[in-house]
Formats: sequence, C-alpha cells, structure tokens
Amino acid sequence: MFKTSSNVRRLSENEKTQYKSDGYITGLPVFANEARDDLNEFFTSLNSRLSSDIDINQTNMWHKASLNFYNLCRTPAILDYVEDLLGPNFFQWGGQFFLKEPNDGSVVPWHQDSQYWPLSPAKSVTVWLALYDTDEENAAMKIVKKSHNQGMFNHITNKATNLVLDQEVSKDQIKEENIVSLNLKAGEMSLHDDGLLHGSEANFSSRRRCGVTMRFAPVNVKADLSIWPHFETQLARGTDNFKNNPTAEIPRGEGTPIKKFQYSKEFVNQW
Ligand SMILES: O=C(O)CCC(=O)C(=O)O
Repeated sequence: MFKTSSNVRRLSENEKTQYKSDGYITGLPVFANEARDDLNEFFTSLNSRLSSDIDINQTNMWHKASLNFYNLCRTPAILDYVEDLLGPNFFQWGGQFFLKEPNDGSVVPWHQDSQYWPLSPAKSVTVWLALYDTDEENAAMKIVKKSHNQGMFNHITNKATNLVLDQEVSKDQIKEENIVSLNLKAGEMSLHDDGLLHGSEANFSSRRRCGVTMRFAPVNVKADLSIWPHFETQLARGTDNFKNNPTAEIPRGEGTPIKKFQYSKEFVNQW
C-alpha cells in the first residue's frame, strides 16, 4: 500500500520478553519516511468524509467500513509483529483513529483497555501506528510500564466533555517513575497489552497528532455479546478453529462509520 521501511524486521526474543514484563514495545518501523505524504493523505481523505457534528475519536468501526483502512491493517509488517506476540491464528476486532488537533483540548484519561472490553480471556494486543511524528510536545500516548501485571485498577466515571473516554484511573494509583512517553516518527508503531495503563494529555503544540489503533486478539478470545452485540471479527492470520464470535464482512469499498459501535452490514450499501 504505502512504501514499507527498509528497517522492517521481526521481534527479537528480548522484545517478546520485554513485552511480557513491561506490557509494551515501541519504535517499531513499518513505513518509510517517503510514505509521510501518503499517510497524511490517508488520514485527511477519510476524515473529510465525516460531517462536522461527528467526532472522529468516537467512530471505532473503520476496519469494517473502509477498504482502505482495512488494507492498512493488513500491512504484512504490522501483522508480522502482532504474530510474534499472539502466534499464528488471530483476528482483528477494532480499528479507529486517536486524533488531537492543535489546541483541541482532548485528553485520553489514564485507563486500562480491558476495563472497557467484555472479552475473555483478556489477550488483545493494540497496534498504535503514528500517522504523524508524535512526542511529548504534541501529546504522545503515555503508558505506565509493568502496570498490566498489577490487576485491575479502580476506574471512576468522568463525563468531562474533553475526555475521549469516560473511565479514569486517578493519578494517586500511578507510579510516576514508570511513565513512558511513546514517541514515534510517522510510519512507526507501538504495541501494548490490554491491561496496561495508558492515556494522553492535551495537544498544546501547533502540530497535529494522530494515530491509528488496530485491535487484534487470538482466535480463542470470545466477546460477551450481551454487552457488545456489535462485536465481529475479521481473521487476520491463520485459521479460526474456535468460531467463538460472529464475523464481519471484509469491506468492498469505502464506507464511513458514524458511531462507536456498528455492524458490518450497516456499511454494505455504501460500497
Ligand atoms: O492515542 C491515545 O492517546 C490513546 C490511545 C488508546 O487509548 C488506545 O490505544 O487504547
């Protein structure tokens, strides 16, 4: 799709061990420096399809809606890194943007993904692919290393309108010395465990900050459909001998999600 980085590789044994102990890996090369314009074009063209009353941070179903988005998620280098953590058989179940325009004030509160997700066992891995350079200045995602080994943190509901998510872990539960900013160049990615505490501050810089998240899980993971009826999977690698979940159609064209949760069949008329 876009020009791949010549530094693409597989995860080393050390990195796999680090993922288990720290809950994340960062700085993984995917796309070449020359792909910057393509990444920008990818974002701006998909974003431009949303009407002004829709917040892109609240549209989670891009992998079911858009063939271009789906194809990005099938980049072999990305799937190789995920396979190195999850093994040969895994599906994708989520895909969204996390956007912070300069001074838009949006904040992602400290949280654990597994707190939100009715998935069992909790084994999902998130890819965070940087579409633009991201660092402390433009509010890169921060994580608390090793926090995935501390069980569930107490989340409280916070409905402040600048928060992208409404469940928040208070600062006093966080080991400051373990906070790491996942600074990435455009075209690089990180991986994080679904139990890892993470969040991001507001972007007070003059630079856009946007990442694509892709959620992958081994095929034995099962969703509680009474909580998430819209949950559907797309096999990313290998085979699904469990068939624990409904499957989503592969997009055949360009659809646009307008909500957090949607079924793949809602996009069929847009293809
Ligand atoms: O981009 C961010 O700041 C947060 C992303 C996030 O919460 C996630 O990937 O689960």
